Amino acid sequence: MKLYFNPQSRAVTAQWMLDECGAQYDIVPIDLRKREHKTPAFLAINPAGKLPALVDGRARIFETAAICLYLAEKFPLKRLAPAAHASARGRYLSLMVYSTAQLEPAMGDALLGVRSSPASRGWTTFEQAKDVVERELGYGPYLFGAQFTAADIMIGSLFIWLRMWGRRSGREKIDHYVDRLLARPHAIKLPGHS
Ligand SMILES: N[C@@H](CCC(=O)N[C@@H](CS)C(=O)NCC(=O)O)C(=O)O
Repeated sequence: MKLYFNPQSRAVTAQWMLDECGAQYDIVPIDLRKREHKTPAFLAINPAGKLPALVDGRARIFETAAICLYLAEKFPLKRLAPAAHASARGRYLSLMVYSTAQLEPAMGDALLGVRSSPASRGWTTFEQAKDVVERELGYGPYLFGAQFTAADIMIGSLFIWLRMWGRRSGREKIDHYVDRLLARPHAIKLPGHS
């Protein structure tokens, strides 16, 4: 497999997932300043011209959530997703999509100070999204109890990014969850931590 990568991009989330899978992969460095992600060769892999992108033989996968879903299925023995027919599967798929369709844009709005109508734009406020994450975490330690899944990678990586921007969630339960995630050997590394 090949991961098209820049350390200053969401590709670090895909890399976390690959490492949790114990996957063998090559990194293809992409220089965003040189706009290597807009070349015809890269657009043939990700037509949106964004990182990350993964190539696995003839398969090309773009969008971080899709990459995580793909890898969880490719490495079933790592148990990074509830089994296909398990009752938890529906909640897992919902949280995977929620992370990218609601939590991420809500967090982006909060960081950028964007104001628009949560009812019509398709995602809630960041505070409401934090309520959802807290509720879904339950007693933890992960979103699916003792089972660490790709949903923890997708949701957790957003709160890790928040810390990189020098902010905390403002919710004790989420902050402790992020501490647990950061303690995993393959988690995204905060600057200054090895
Ligand atoms: N929803 C997409 C977002 C991808 C994205 O916006 N990637 C950024 C880097 S974090 C990028 O490639 N930006 C460069 C550009 O759009 O020109 C995903 O999760 O894959």
